[in-house]
Order: sequence, then C-alpha cells, then structure tokens
Amino acid sequence: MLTRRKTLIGAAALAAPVWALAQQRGAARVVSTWDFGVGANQAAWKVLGSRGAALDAVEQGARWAEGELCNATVGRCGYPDREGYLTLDASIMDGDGRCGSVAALEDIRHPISVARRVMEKTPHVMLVGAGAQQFALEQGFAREALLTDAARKAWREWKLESRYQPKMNVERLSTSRPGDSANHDTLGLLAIDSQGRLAGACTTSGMAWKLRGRVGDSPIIGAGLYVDNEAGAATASGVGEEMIRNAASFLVVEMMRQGKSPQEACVAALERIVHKREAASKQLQVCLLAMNKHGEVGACALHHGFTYALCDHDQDRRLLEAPSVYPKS
Ligand code: SD4
Repeated sequence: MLTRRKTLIGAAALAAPVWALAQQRGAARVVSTWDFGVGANQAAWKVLGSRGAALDAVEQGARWAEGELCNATVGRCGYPDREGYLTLDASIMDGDGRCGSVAALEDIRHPISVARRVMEKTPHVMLVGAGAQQFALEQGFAREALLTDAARKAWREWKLESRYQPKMNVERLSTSRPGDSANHDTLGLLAIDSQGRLAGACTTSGMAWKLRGRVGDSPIIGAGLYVDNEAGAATASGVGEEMIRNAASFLVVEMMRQGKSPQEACVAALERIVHKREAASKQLQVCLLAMNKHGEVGACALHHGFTYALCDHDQDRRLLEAPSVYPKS
C-alpha cells in the first residue's frame, strides 16, 4: 500500500519548481505560508532587501500578521478556545540554534516579539500561559484585550453546536458559515539573508475552539519550526497534533541534512505521517514548507489547497500552490 502511495506521491509532489533551481547563491529570500504570506513577506523584505538579518526579517513579517492582519487565525483577530479565551502561540529560531517561544499567551499583541525576548533575555526556550504574560509585561509589552467582537460572535455561534471539527485550508475560504468558520491557519516564515544566515518564525492563535490549555505545534521547536544554518529550515501549518507526533519540522530539516532537496524532504515527512496514521491523514491537513541552506524552497501538503508566498530580489509577491499527497477531491 505504502509502496503504491509512494509512487503517487512521487508523481504528484516531487517535481521541483523551476524557480527553485534558479536561486542564486548569496541572494536573500523569504517564504511564508498561505495567501497572507504575501503581506508578511513584504514586511520581511524591508529588512532582507537592505541586507538586514534573517532573524529580524522573520520577526517583522510575523509582527505584520499579528498587528495588521485580521483573519481569525493569527494574532489579535484570532478565534478563541471553547471557553472564549484567545490564546496565542509563537516561536522564533535563528540558524545558529538560538530559539524562543511562548504558548497560550493572552492579551499581548505581538507574541513573536515576546518569543524573541525569551530567546534573548532568559536562559529558557519556552514560557507559557500566565508566566509568559508576566514576562511580557515585565519586558514592557502592553496588556490589551484582544478578542474582537467578530471573534466573540463566532464563538457564541459555535457554542450552539459545540462541534470540534477542524476545517482544511480555512485561510483560503472567502465565505464561512458559523461553525464552519476559520479554525486554523498559521503564519510560518523562513528566510535566508544576504550573508547566508537562515531564520524562521511561526505565529498563530492555534485551532479555534480548542480545549483550554491546548498547545499546538507552532510554539514547539522541532514541530512547528526548526532552523539550522548547516542544513535548512522548515515550518508547518495544519493540525498541530500531527506535527508534534512526528517532530515534523525537525524531520524535514534532518532529511535535508541527509541530502534531500527541500521538496523531497517535505514529501518524505508527509509520507511518515501517512504511514503512521493513514486513516487520520485522510481527514486532516498538514502543510510543510522548507528552505535549504542554499535558499532553495520546497512545499507539500497532505491535501490540496496549501498556498505559500515567495519573495526575493526578482519577484516580491509570488503566490504558489503546493502539491499534495492526496489528489484534489
Ligand atoms: C495549531 N498548527 O495550533 C496550528 C494551527 C494551524 O493551519 O497551523 N493551522 O495546531
């Protein structure tokens, strides 16, 4: 069975996009998950395009989404958990191995910058919940009530049925019904700067209607994000439990270290997920985005519909559709 699927995956997902081969050594580039990655890339490019550091670029890209975007799945407009609390998760990682993250952070607008402070100002990697908020306040971040009226309304409507059923690719749906409303889609960014340094960032409000206290993959180093200058970088979007189970971003980076292209590495990691939980994998979305140490990019998802944005010196607003393991239904 797996052998047959391997063939299918090979046909559908392994072809490297032409532009991946055209990447110039020493050229900066940023890629981000989903359609809104276009805007995040623009913000990141303001740093990268003036020979700034990849780490600063990904933080700026994530801050754009957290502050400017209002889309129910990232930052201040995100949808809450099933008790009505908006809790934010974020992580940031530099190619030299430094990293920081926050999980279940409430009432702070820019979790990505708190994550960076965790990385730079503490001996720790991850702070959660009330402790993360206390740290943010001590660091001078403002506390503000973030839950929007629209999010509160969607939550009240969801409560009528209280059915937890993540929908695929909601960021791309322009129309939504109550209960069908956007309940996931995370911004992950990966960048390489003009000095060849890699960095990544990941920010999300997590799965809408999650259990209070649930943490997804996005703030977990190795699951939602992993970066290593010696191999590459990877980030993920989709149902975070699958990425945690498989240390998905770490897995992608390790595959690149072993010689796979970013595209091959994403496909191989998805094969692992399918192999372990085949029935579940048919019902949920996992999206992987990767960049190797040369700046070449790959992407693949379990299911059709994953888009990612690419920005470099040639083209700054390119939006691409990733291949999928399962064919479009
Ligand atoms: C999570 N991975 O909290 C995030 C949600 C997401 O596309 O990425 N959705 O599980």
